[in-house]
Amino acid sequence: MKLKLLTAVLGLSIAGLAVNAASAQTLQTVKDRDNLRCGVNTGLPGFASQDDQGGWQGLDVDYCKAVAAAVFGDASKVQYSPLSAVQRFPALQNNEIDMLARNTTWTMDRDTTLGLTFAGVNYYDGQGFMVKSDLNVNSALELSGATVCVQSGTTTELNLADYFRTNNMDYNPVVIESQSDVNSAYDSGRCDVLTTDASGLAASRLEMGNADEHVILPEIISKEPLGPAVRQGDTEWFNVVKWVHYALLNAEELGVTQANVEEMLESENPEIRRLLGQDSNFGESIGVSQDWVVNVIKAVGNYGEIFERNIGVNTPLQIQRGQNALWTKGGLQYGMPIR
Ligand SMILES: N[C@@H](CCC(=O)N[C@@H](CS)C(=O)NCC(=O)O)C(=O)O
Repeated sequence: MKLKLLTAVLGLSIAGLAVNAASAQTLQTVKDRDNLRCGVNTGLPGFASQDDQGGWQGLDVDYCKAVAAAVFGDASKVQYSPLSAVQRFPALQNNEIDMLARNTTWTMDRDTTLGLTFAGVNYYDGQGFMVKSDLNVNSALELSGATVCVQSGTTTELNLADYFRTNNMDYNPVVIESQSDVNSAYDSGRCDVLTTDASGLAASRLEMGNADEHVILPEIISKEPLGPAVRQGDTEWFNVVKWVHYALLNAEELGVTQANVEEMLESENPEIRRLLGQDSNFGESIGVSQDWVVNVIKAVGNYGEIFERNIGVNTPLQIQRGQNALWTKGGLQYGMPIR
């Protein structure tokens, strides 16, 4: 009996090792293929969208570029896969992409059962509501009986149910798979309310026929920590994506920018020297070159620069740093030390 149990346990752990060995190849696979496959949004201005020439841009897109810059020294070696909310997790699970950078909320279920591992939070968000101004609604608590447009396969759909239940309000959900269909359903009057992450509302509002005819209500009903994710069981690759994120934050903390990174190579500050691989080689510990951070910052700038360029107050989205400010400025963004 005991022997049987031992064999069963051993068998299981050997099977487990085999699975890990099979999936723990991403960095080598990416290097051999000579490009990074990055799953992004189908089109969310500020986070991932295509310009007229078909080039991708946005905060999430810059995370794909940053990882490519760290691995290859070349941010252009990315193949983008636009994915709907429903498509994104199977794409990662089935090895169609190497990483997912698609306004995806880090939840326990996704981080455990779904087989993903989140490498960090590149945008602290929360869910909100948008309504037509002529409805004369000032608070989400006035929405009882409303028809609400929401996208399937999202945390949005689940939080919506929680919020109305908690506040003893009724609603009629209109659940649609594609966000552009959600937006047009709302814009054409099929729904009274549109709900999604606050960042997504700001983007959707700009896409409406007349942005001034819509108001975003003050309530934020959930925590939506958005961040890049990789497959579970590949610590080596997880470390690459995670430390690229922390390098972007450390660069901002230390004032290393796209414009001054070359000059900063001469800096006497030991933290800057470590970050830029001047006296020590932290790149080696994650399987990339010694100057990985120099390549990353040259390609996309530091976290603050990525934020301001894509979604900041001088962009159409006009988003304040808020919770996404550095911890030294009252926000939540905190780069783990490189040492
Ligand atoms: N953060 C939420 C929502 C993410 C999400 O898919 N949001 C929608 C609304 S902004 C979106 O990006 N849709 C674009 C698409 O499906 O292509 C989640 O991870 O479930």
